[in-house]
Amino acid sequence: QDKGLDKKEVQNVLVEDARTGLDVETLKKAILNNLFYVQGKYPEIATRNDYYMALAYTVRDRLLQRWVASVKQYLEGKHRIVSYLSAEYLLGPHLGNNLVNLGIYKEAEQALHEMGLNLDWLIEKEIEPGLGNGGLGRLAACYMDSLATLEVPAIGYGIRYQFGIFEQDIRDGWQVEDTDNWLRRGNPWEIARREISYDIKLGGYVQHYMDRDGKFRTIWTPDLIVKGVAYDTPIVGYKVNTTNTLRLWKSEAPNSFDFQSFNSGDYSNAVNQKIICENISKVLYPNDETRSGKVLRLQQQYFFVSCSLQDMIGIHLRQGERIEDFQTTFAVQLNDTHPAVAIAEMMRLLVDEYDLEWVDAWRVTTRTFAYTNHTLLPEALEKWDMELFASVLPRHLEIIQEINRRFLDEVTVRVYGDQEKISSLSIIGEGPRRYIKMANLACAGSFAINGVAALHTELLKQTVLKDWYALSPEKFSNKTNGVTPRRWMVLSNPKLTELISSKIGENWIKHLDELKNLEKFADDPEFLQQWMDVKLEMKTQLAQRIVNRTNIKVDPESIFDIQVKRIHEYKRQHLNILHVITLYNRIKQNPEAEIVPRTFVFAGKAAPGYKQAKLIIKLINSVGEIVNKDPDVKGRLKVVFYPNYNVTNAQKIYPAADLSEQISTAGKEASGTGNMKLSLNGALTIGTLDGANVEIRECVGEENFFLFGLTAEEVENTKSDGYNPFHFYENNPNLKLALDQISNGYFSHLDDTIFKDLINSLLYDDQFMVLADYQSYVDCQDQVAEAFKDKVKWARMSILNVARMGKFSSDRSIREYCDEIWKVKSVPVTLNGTSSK
Ligand code: 73E
Repeated sequence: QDKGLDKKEVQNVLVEDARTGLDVETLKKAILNNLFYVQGKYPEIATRNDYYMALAYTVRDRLLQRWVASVKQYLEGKHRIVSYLSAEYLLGPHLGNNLVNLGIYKEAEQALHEMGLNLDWLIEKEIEPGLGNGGLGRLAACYMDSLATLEVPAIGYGIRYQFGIFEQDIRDGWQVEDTDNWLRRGNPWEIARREISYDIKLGGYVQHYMDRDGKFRTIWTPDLIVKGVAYDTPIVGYKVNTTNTLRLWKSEAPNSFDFQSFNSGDYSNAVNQKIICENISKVLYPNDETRSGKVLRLQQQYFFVSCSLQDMIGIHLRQGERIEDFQTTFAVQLNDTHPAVAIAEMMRLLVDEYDLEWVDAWRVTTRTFAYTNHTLLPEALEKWDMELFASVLPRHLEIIQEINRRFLDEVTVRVYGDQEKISSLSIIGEGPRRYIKMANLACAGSFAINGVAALHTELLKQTVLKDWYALSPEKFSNKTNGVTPRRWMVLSNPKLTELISSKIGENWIKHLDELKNLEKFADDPEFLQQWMDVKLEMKTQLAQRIVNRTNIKVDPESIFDIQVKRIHEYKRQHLNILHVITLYNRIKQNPEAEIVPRTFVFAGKAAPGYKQAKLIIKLINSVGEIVNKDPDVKGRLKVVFYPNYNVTNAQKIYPAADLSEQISTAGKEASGTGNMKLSLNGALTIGTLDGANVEIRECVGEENFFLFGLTAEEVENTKSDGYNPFHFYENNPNLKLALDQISNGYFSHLDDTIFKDLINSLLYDDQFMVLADYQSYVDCQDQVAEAFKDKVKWARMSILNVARMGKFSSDRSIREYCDEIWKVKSVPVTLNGTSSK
């Protein structure tokens, strides 16, 4: 660190207007400046990407100014900092969002306009960082936005994957995957901090000895050392100066990696070692809600967790604090169990590297970590084979065994030796092969444990974490998920945003509860008309995108019935398609039947190795092919599979939705967050009593929610009574017809083999109760169609629905985490003497 700089001079740079001003003239100058000095171009030869870069750097300068001020302010005082550990951040494109949060969207638009350019055109140029699979990664991104907006000091830690979630294409109805080379045009939103790096050990063996002072010492001799380099992305809050850091780690070979191999002349081994190091942050695992159990995945988890903890310890100690007080500087949130190895790593750092006694280290650790569970699906609960774990993290295995030994000693007394409880609480699972249960490690090492929706938290307490709840009920709480209205309304739906603000002002953007002030306009004919106009305009725009992307022409006046999310059996996209087939058959049986026109939009990725999910995509496209071109349908039904669902596409889809499909088997979707975004954008929900649907329905009112299906309790009871899906097939002619058509090849050019696995699993297993819920779903869909016929009444429901969605802002979620778990307060950041724009 350079100490020689004149502090006054640095201050002056910060306040220099010509560099960081927010007015149109200054922005124009800055854009041209960056075009010249960053891109090395002048207007006549600049490409669209050059202009995108010039604008991005212009925005970045303004972010940096606030970022420096924030860091400075955090370091000057003594504030507890939130550290969010997540293997995934599904950020979405930065440019538009940063313009919104800086409060200069209009100004930038004007500046570009005066230069003969169009802002939307540049915004569309950005390749989004898809460093997450779905809801869990997107939640982390919404939380980063809310933390900054609420002016809470926070650092998000994660992995800078070189390849994010794969790009999906559809060929002949099947999903094909392509790599996501998101960095190919460079990334103006990150700053490589080459000076911030840590060495991370992997593999090898452990030795113990007693030193001269009679103290037990441990040496871990790894067989590989990788270096983690920090890449920082500033995250600015909405109309505040607070700009937090998202610090993502890139793996590299250490500077001296090749020393031994080169000396021994083994060049190719040296090169291999370098490749192995770089591989660790190479690619995001594309499995949403499924375990992978692969060595590389464990290496990724440990890699980013160790870098992050070493970084935090460094920050803490540089504040002049004692290591024993670490928890006063940081509250560390574990986003699911993916970073749970942090508990063992913290113990290792404290005991092996900082010489703390075990009990003192454990006290620090258990006051530092809090754990969020995101799923009850057994196949998603992380378990590591013990031998595999030992081969990557030999020292951590010892530590986990010691944690477990002490923990079980304590527990045995409390459960009066109940062996079943002891083995359920044990961090180590027994069986043909022993394994490590990451959820148990997370529970043992955390002071707080939370679920992500009310129902989910209750189910957690009753099922997977039952024995933990009995042991420490005070650790448990619910923190219902939320979404940021900045990206998911202001940025993605500017027309609706403007309409709402014209009635109730702009305060709702930061205080989403204020949407309730809209209720009094729900019967105002002019407002109703404006509401319908905006929705129709958004539907027309989406229709244009659909025809461009898929060649399918859809009617903007039809019901836009939308299911967009990862493809998974528990989310039941196949239940939706059974409804499509049922409507189609009604038409075939009576071409004059009254059918309210509908456009079914599906989008979502299937994990590349998940056969049934990929088959569901093929089925949707196959049904679409027949339905879309059958003349009897007369265009009343259209089925669209919109490829490559990601944040960019979601932003275009949500505003156009009339109906939001939230149809998971009750008890399986922990929360859902797409349900919130669609509803906030004026869609009504058809859904089961699952996840956050329960709370959404409570808020918007049962009269504005289309409810169907078994409850979580009924699902469990039906299963324990011996569920027989075949019975539903035999006794429901419409269901039978639809399933028979699929298996006979009606939708697949008479190929009766393609969908065999899917049909067999429905008829003879049906884990997710598709057949049991079919009739209830179809009946409910008939009510939807009936309701949609009265467009004004539908619009009124839509308005009331939006007016009552205030609870689902991620600001509310983050406030709850801050007050009840992290015990952190906001620290307003001042810039030129003011605390916001
Ligand atoms: O219900 C969603 C929830 O809204 C849940 O399925 C999802 O997390 C969202 C945010 O809380 C989720 N993703 C994963 N587990 N739960 C997961 C598991 C393994 C790998 C990647 C993601």
